[in-house]
This record gives sequence, C-alpha cells and structure tokens, in this order.
Amino acid sequence: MPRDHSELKNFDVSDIQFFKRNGFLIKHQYFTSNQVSVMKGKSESYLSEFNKKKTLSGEDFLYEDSTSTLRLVRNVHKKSKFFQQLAFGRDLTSLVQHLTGLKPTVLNTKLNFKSAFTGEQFDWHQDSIYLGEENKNSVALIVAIDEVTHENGAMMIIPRSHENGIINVPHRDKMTDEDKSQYPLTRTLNLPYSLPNDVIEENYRRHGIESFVGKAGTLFAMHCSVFHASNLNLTPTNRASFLVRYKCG
Ligand SMILES: O=C(O)CCC(=O)C(=O)O
Repeated sequence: MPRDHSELKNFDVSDIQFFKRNGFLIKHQYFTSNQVSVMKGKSESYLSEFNKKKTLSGEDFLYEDSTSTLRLVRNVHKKSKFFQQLAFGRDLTSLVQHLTGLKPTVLNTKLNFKSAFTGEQFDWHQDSIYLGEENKNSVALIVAIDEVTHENGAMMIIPRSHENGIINVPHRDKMTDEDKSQYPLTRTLNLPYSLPNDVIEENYRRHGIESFVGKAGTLFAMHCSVFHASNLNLTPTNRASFLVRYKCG
C-alpha cells in the first residue's frame, strides 16, 4: 500500500518528546480514505465470512462474552498478505523507529471489531503484562478502520502510566476474595490480568484520562505499559481497528 511519507518527513521532534513523556501519540488522518477503504474491505471480509458460516474456528478467533459476536482476530498478519504488508511495511515501522529511536520487530497483530450494539469492554490493563518483562517497552500502533468517537467505545488511556513499569497483578483465577474486592464487579472473561481500582485511581488523580478518538485513518501510538481500557459500544456504528505490537531494540 504505497504512501506519501511527507508526514513522517515533517515528523516534529515535539511528537517524539510528547510520546516519550506521555506514552501515547495521536496522528490524525495518517492514512488516506482510499487506504482506509481497502482496510475496511479486508476487515469486513472476516465478519461476512462469520455471518455466512456462523462460526470461524481456531484459537485466534475470540468472541464476546455474552453474544456470538466476533470480538477480535489475532495474528491477522499470518492470515492476510494485506495485513502482513501493513504491519511490516514502512508506514508503520518507520513511525515506531522515529518514536523510539530503536529498530522495531513485529510481535503480534490483531483486528479488534468492537461491533455496533454488541462490542464489549476491555478492562483496565497493560499489554506489557501479557508480553513479558523482556517486551515491556514495546509499542502498539492502532489504526482506526472506522471513526472512533467518545460514544462508540473509544480506548481510554492514562498518560504517563508507562512510568510504573509492569504492575504485578494476580491472574483472575488465582485471586483471593480480598483481591477481587479491589476490582470492578463486572469484568470481561477475555482479560485474565487487569488492573485494580486503587492503581487506576492513583494514576488518574495525577494524570487524568485521555481518549483515542479520531476519524477513520487516524493512527494511535501507545507504549505497551500504558494503562488503557474501553467501554461497551452501544451505538449503531462499528468501531474496528487494526493493532500491531512492536518490540523495540
Ligand atoms: O480496542 C479496544 O477497545 C481496546 C483494545 C485493547 O485494549 C487491546 O487490544 O489490548
């Protein structure tokens, strides 16, 4: 997918400073509407395949807790040449290199669907606890395939929370009653490691919450130790995104 790299050439040193300090960055309209419509077609083919067969099997296909809606597809770069080229291509890898000063390697990829009416929440968590200590400074790039609004379950992040490093939290199946009382009553089954309320509260008091909102084609960059979450999507609009995590250095 050829792209004009002029934005990268104009990449401001203040973008890099902002990312280093806050652990995130938003680049609006990073991809053109033509590029986005190709991505949208490719991501919707998973949904139409699902609707045809009413199932897509394999451990990479994950469903919402309370409906048969497709929640996400893991390892899309192994299933689709298009997403492979996007994940490994210069559009994204050169951005990560600019932000971190380090050579990125693709760790994994995902399509998150967050479908209209049925897309469920992601509890507060850090990606780095799933990636391991050796990958704690990885970077996630998230491409908005649909417009992300405050209403349709935008990702919320706590700026500067990557400064905490990895917070050691218990697996949900190994929690004591005391541990459980520190968490929201309703939790998604899909995230065994999530962050307790007091950790969120302390960081929120210091740095607040920002939302990843933007039109389709916006690019969100996030340090993988940043605390983040998202709500249900009760709107009639889908909110799909393509996510790549890069190990840096
Ligand atoms: O897309 C979202 O709402 C959240 C995604 C997320 O937190 C993740 O994939 O780790």
